[in-house]
Amino acid sequence: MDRSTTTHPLAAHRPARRAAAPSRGPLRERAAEVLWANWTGTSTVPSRALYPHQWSWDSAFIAIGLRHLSPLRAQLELETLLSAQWGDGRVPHIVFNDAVPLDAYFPSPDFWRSATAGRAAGAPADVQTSGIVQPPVHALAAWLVHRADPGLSRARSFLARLRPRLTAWHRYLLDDRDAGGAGLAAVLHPWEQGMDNSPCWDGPLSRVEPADPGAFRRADLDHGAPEDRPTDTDYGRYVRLAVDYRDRGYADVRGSDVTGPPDAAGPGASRGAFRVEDPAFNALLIASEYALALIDAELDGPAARPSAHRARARTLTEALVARLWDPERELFLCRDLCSGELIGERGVTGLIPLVLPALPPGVAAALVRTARGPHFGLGGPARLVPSHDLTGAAFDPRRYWRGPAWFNTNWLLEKGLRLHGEQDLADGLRADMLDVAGASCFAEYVDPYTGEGCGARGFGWTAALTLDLLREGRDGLFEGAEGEGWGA
Ligand code: 9WN
Repeated sequence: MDRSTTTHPLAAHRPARRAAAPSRGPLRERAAEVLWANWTGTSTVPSRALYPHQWSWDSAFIAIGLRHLSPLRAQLELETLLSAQWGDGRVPHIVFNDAVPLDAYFPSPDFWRSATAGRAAGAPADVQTSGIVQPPVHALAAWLVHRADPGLSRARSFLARLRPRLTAWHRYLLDDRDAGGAGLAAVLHPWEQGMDNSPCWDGPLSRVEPADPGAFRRADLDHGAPEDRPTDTDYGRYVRLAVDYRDRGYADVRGSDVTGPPDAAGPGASRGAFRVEDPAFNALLIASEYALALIDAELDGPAARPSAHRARARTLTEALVARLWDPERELFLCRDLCSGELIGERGVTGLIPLVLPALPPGVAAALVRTARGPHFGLGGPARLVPSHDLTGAAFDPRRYWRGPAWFNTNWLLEKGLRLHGEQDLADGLRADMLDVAGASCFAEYVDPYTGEGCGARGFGWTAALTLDLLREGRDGLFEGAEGEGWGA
């Protein structure tokens, strides 16, 4: 579809392209200031006020940008996160900083009780963490961090030390989280997928009885506008799911426990009520499998056997297409493992597999059409690609993951567009991302039409990915790699 022919009901109302906001100094220096301000000495907080600990997928994206300022700090960022890995291989979604007051963020360490409730799963004794996970962007980040300064990386044995941890992390996801029995990893909580409040979760979440609102106190509303944040009812559901997982010792629904209704585990319990195969989560796992193949080639040398990770990346891509591709909507969808059905909501998660090199060409072309069409408005009415269907009943340009645009998803799409030969679209998106990031003072997320900033400012991955776009220019994720563009 030509840019000029893109139609959308709101196109006529599209406001001026540039969001009004202060601008001081060159973008690179401003982005660097954010990362220095958010650095704690061993890792980076997503936001000083709203998210004052280390988050898993934030750290991976942050390391990807930080490598341009300090390859050493970028290595430390990932090392700190992975040193909190559990014995079963899971990488927790939050690593808590015990210097931060307990009431600064909820759910706090005394909610998760990782060292006791997670003991059987191998939670570390010397650091407090959450017990759920986030998307596995880490091997991809490790590879890109290595590439920023291979000499330093080799001198510090960075990849050699991380490889066993990254391999165990993927093994955990591919075995313990194969709740659907088809080879893909399942998420057990909306916070695991990272797009917490997406309308994709409304159906599965409706089965979960919210926790008693009197039993917990939200800290996010101290910093964020209630109309932008998840509702109290949804928060109660997040809490219920996390409590039930904790109270069963963070034990997973295994591959043998396939599609079916959730177990009854007592009044109000949610055991297994949320089990979803998600396109972005699995696409990032596949991208990280390609990265592990490159890491194998770096560490084992050209004479070594071909890495099993590359073959697995291809097999998983096939499974992703077989399980989650919807040819009618021309989009990947989430699969609810309790009902066995695909979820009909169009979320940006369904576009993220564009980062995969072994997608059938027809699927990649269809994804680009969908990104440019009325549901996502790329190159048309939307300034940045929204988190949810612009035409959907649930769309809200400001509410958390129900419409606003995030920089990490747009960065991934920019890479995917380049990978599949859409250089002009990628260039346009890159230019808009840089404009909006600067004008919004590195906002956590923005109105997809106007670029107006929402949520936290000085947000870690917004600043980091800005640096990456400035430095990497038109490079792909794995430029220089042969064949499909992803390597070894
Ligand atoms: C829960 C830290 C995280 C991001 C998530 C984003 C938000 C937390 C919250 O902030 O989630 O993990 O309290 O809402 O949804 O993607 O990793 O930036």
